[in-house]
Amino acid sequence: MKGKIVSLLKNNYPEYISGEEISRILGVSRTAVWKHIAGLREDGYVIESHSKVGYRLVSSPDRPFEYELKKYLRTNDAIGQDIIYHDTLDSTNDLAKELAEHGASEGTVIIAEKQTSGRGRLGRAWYSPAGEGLWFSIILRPQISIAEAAKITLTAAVAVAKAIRQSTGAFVGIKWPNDILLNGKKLAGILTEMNAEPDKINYLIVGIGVNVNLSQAELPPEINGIAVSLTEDNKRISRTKLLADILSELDFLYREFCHGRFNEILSQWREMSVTLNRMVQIKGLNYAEEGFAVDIDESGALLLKTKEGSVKRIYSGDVSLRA
Ligand code: BT5
Repeated sequence: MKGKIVSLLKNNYPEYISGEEISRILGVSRTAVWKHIAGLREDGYVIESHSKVGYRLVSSPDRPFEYELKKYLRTNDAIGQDIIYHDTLDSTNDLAKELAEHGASEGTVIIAEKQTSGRGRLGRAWYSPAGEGLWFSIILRPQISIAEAAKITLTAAVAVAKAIRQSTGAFVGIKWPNDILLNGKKLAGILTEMNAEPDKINYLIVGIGVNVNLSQAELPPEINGIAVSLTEDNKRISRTKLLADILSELDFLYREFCHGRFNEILSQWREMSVTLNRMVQIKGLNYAEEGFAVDIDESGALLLKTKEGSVKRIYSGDVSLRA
C-alpha cells in the first residue's frame, strides 16, 4: 500500500492530491491513508499536507524499499521478483538461508539497511553501517554440482563490477575470487554460501556488500587503510538505482550461466581482473604460495605458476597483489 501511495504522490507531483482521492483510487479508508502517510514520513519521505488540498511529495529518501527498487529493475525472470527489506538484520545471508530452508523461490532478494553481524569469509566481520552501503543477499537454486559453485561467485563478481562501471563510471576491477577493488582498495565483497548434498546443490546464497556513500573518516581503524567507498564527499550516489543495476546485470548473467554460456562470463571476468598476469601471494587456511597468476580455469580456480615452474590450481584463499 505504501508503494501505491508513493506512486500516486509522485505521479501528481508538483500538484497536491487529496486524501479523499487517494482513498477512492486505492479503495481504503481515509484513516488508513493517513496512517500510511505517517509511516512514509517515518521512513524518510517528506510529504507536505494542507487541509484543503491534500498531500504533496517533497522528497524521497534513498532507501531501497521494494517499491522504489522495482521501478528501476530490468529483470525478466527470477532475480528481484520477491524483495524483502529490513531496517536491521544480523546478516542478510542468515535470513536468506532461513527463507531458503522454508522454500523461498529462486531470485528472492534480502536487503538490510544495516547489519549488526555482517560476515565475510571464514567468519570475518563485514562492516555494514546504516544508510551508506548496499548489504544484500540473493537466493539461487542452480542445477549444478558443488564443484561448480565457485562459478556463481565469479558470475556475481562480474555483475557487480559491470554494473558499478556502467552506472557510476568508477573503473573497478575484480580481485580473485570475490573482491571488487577501486584504486587498489576493497569496495565490495561477495560471500557465497550453500546448502548441498553430495551430488546436488539445494540452494546458494550470494551475499554482496558494496560501500557506496561511506566517508573514509568513519571507517573503523582496522579497515581504514584497505577499504574504499564509491563516493566520500557530498556527491551521493543513489543506492536504490545502483542496487537495481546490479540485480538487473546479475539476472542477465545468471541466465547466461544457466544456458551454458559461462565461458562468455569468464572472458568478461578476465577483462576486468586485476589479479591475472602479475605476481601474487596467496594465503589459505594452512598454506601460503607465491607465484605468477596465469589465468583462471573454467571451474573458477586460479592457475598459479610457482617459482619452481609448476602450475598449481588454487581453489580458495586470500590474494595479495605484488608490484
Ligand atoms: C568478503 O569476505 O569480502 C565478503 C563480504 C560479504 C558481505 C555481504 S553484505 C551482505 C551479506 N550478508 C553478510 O553477512 N555478508 C554478505 P572476505 O573476503 O573474507 O573479506 C572480509 C574482510 O574485508 C574483513 O576481514 C575486513 O578486512 C574487510 N572488510 C570488512 N568490512 C569491510 C567493508 N565494509 N568494506 C571493505 N572491506 C571490509
